[in-house]
Amino acid sequence: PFLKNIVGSEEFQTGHANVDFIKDRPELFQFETRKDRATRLLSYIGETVVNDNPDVRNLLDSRANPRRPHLPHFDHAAPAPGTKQKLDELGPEKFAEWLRNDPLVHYTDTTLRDAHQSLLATRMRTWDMLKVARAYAQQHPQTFSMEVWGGATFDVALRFLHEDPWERLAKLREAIPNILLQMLIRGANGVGYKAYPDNLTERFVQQAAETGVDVFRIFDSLNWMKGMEACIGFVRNKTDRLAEASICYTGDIMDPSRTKYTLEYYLKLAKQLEDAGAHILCIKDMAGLLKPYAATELIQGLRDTVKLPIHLHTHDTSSLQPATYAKAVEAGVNVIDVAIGSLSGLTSQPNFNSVVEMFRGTPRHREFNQHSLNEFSDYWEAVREMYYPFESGLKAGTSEVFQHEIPGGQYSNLRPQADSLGLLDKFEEVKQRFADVNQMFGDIVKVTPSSKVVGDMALFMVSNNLTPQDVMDKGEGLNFPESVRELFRGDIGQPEGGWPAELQKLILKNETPFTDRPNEHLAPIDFDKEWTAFQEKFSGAKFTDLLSWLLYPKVFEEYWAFRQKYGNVSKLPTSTFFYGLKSGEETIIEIARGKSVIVRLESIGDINEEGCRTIFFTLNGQTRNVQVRDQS
Ligand code: 3PY
Ligand code: ZN
Repeated sequence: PFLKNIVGSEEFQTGHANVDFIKDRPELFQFETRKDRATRLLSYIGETVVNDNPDVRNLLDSRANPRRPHLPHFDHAAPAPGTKQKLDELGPEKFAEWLRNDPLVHYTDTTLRDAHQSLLATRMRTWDMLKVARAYAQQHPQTFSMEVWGGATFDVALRFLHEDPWERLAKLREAIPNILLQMLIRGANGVGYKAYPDNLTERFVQQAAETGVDVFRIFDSLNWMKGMEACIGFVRNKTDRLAEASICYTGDIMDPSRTKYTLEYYLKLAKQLEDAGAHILCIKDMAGLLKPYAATELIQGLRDTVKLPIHLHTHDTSSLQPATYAKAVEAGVNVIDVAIGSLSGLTSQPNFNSVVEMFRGTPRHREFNQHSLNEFSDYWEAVREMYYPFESGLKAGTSEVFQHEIPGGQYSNLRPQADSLGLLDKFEEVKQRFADVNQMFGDIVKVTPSSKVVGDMALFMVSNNLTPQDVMDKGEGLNFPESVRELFRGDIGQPEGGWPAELQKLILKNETPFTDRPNEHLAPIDFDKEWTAFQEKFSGAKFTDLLSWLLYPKVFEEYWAFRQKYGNVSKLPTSTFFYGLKSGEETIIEIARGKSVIVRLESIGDINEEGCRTIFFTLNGQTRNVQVRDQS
């Protein structure tokens, strides 16, 4: 009606209206119609059929033949109330008290976050999650929490999957109304790799809680209290959800030769986190270094030192970690992190289905429907086949992890990183250098983002053929990687005991490092101003998009351009998203709630003189053609 009034006005009809602004605002003419939506998705499928999805282009295996996953059984009754209702009813303080005293062991299911981050380079798409999210909520309402967000998933969703991470969270919340949803946040580094202004992290936390996060697992990549305090405060003051603060576990408390990260060190840190206002204490064993008998000492010590419930997270890289859970549960841990069978083990979490069975018949056993857990495992096993290009290649547990200490979530990334530098045949050396760099840096906590810097330095040394001694001898003339310079400047915080001075001088040259919070050097975001400017630049964008853009400007801009061109590709089934369709193959796409279209690829035309091919589709039986430039 507004447009009709303008167009019908005398000024407009007599050519006297000033409509110059139209040429500067092309977005005013971007109308999203239903037809548009389907056509854009067809363009994407056509592009993928002809040129492949660039994310998997070099990894395709013509022998791969993924199966069709079977959905686990469930009925349509509302899911039974669970921990979400308990938190709503009790509030965070009382909830934590209840948890601390609950005699049965609790489980966090990491399948939708850390498991695929650690096994499949974080590529799990929302589509596969939503297929079974409601069934899970209904079949396993006694689950403590589901880790579904944060860590690397935010970046990867936007960058490689062209999905809106906020939409993922909102949809999972809707599907899982009864179980706590959990996210991983890197303290002052949010879901990124660097420090952000405090008020950005504050708004991010607030928005995440509003969209669906109940448990914020907060850590600092150097175990630096100052990197966590502000974030704990944001959760406490801006939400009514749970602040779970983490101790990152490194070294070996049972090894008397390792004097830096002792039991006393961890107990002291735990007390500080309790004093800073944590509701739950997490032991974040990101590389899987906490051995069974060390778990007894650590959990007993923590139970005696703090009044908080204790949540244990580990990765099964060595294959020893179910034993660690046995000891931790004996010693009184409250919650343990597990992943559904077929997405468990190795660099992922221990096997949910099997760990439940480990405690059967013991006083702390919590009952789960084992048949259903196995159905979920079957589902994820078939889904996993579609993600084969992202498998890390690790075939068995390795005790090498106790030497190199590479976090589970990094392991599956370090290989392709080495590969892209042509260093895959030197991967053994990369792992050795990773351990050397850790010693050179003063034996630091290694988890995102500090672990990434150790990895960068290791790759730098291997590609330049440098030993640790070479670095010390030739350091003055070396051009260290940017991330290494930033680390030693204090950009992501301070390690226990400070940085080794001699190396710091070689890396920073004449630059002066700082020792206070890096966030204090950053100007706060003026949200009103940014929001206005943002809407002008990205017409139709939501407030959550602004937060994505502030965290990852370039990644967001590429995501946005992709979305304008191809629409919301998260609505495509995974096999279609990664591999397109074969001639004669059909797929069903729900383009809007309750509105599905049937797309069939009829044939692929020959290449024409302009280098393009016509792709012949039918959409609900009607012919549709799409032109695609063949880039081969
Ligand atoms: C992350 O920060 O993404 C991690 O998973 C750290 O373990
Ligand atoms: Zn982890």
